[in-house]
Amino acid sequence: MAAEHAQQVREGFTALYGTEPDGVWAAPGRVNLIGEHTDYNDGFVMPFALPHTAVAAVALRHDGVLRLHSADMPSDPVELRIADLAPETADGWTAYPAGVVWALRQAGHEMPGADVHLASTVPSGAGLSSSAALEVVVALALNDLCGLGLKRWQLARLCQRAENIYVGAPTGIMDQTAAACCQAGHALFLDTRDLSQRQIPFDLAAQGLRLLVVDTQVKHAHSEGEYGKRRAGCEKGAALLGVDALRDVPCDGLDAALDRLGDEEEVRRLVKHVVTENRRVERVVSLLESGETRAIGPLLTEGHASLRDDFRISCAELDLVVDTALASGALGARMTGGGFGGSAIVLAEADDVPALTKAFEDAFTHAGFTAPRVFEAVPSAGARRLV
Ligand code: GAF
Repeated sequence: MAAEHAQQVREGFTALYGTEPDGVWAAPGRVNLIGEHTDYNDGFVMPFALPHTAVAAVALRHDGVLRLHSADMPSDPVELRIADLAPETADGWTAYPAGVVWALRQAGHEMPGADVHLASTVPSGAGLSSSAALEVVVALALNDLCGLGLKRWQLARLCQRAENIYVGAPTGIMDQTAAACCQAGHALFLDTRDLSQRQIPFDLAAQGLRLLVVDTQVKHAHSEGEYGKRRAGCEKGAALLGVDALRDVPCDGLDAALDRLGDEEEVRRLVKHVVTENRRVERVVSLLESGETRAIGPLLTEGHASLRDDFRISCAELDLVVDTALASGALGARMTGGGFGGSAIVLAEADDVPALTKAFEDAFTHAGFTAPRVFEAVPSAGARRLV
């Protein structure tokens, strides 16, 4: 599948630009198992990579020109002068790869020019990190072709800068690190304060389990205001509590912290979510490490309740997935990603998958919602060179 996709993108490059690419690279979308809206609070996250990838065929050029084309958005290549790249000037999908070139250059790396042809199987607007996949695949290709020698975590940081400053979306570091650093068969336990990481074995099939992604088809966008408002509220909470970040509020100090916040009701709810969510990540890690995978289900569900009731970023479609999953025998379910639409994940016994899939379809039809897209998420490889 990956080889076939790589070949198609390579052929697409040649048909478009009339030359062979110097190579072909892939970077995946991700599911976040647990640890939501903790990354910009210096907290813990636990994503794993999807088999869905953004694939880029790239050739260097030496005239300071960047040409970008996507097989998913048929049009002529967009041509940009690298010296003219400036934050928040690019439109649409080209902002992600252009932002990466801008960030690399800003960090002092010579960018001679490149032709890029991309194609992605990561659903966009589904909360599965399609934009980070685009950023990381281009960063990895340029790192290799320009011999920059940057480490994966450094590429992730540069991609985050591209997204924060060039694109203008105030996201954390999780998605870029997931795309750059995940490994097949594992979830990535990441401390977003110092970027230390541990690969946690996460082989669901071996235990007769499945993790379903239910894409509600409700589109979300991070540059829109609600994500930024939550982030600002968390930063206000940290400031009021006199800590660098909410990561520094221990779970057993939560009640005292909430008391100190007095009548700052909105901030209190945000703080409660972040502090309890960090604790949930630690508990999920320890359960997985002791082989008790089924026991993580209730923690996923608790995480959803916290995002719905305290952080307030769920929506009717995501809640319907979770309620339907639990009523149909799933072990646990929660929304994943930034929220306000996108996807939910459902942990279930393998034998229950057909009944669950039907239950989601029926529930969505009954509610008058657009049919969801349901697929199994197998923990897959992070970014890599394919050809
Ligand atoms: C989005 C952001 F890009 C991440 O940085 C993270 O904050 C996530 O929402 C919520 O956990 O995917």
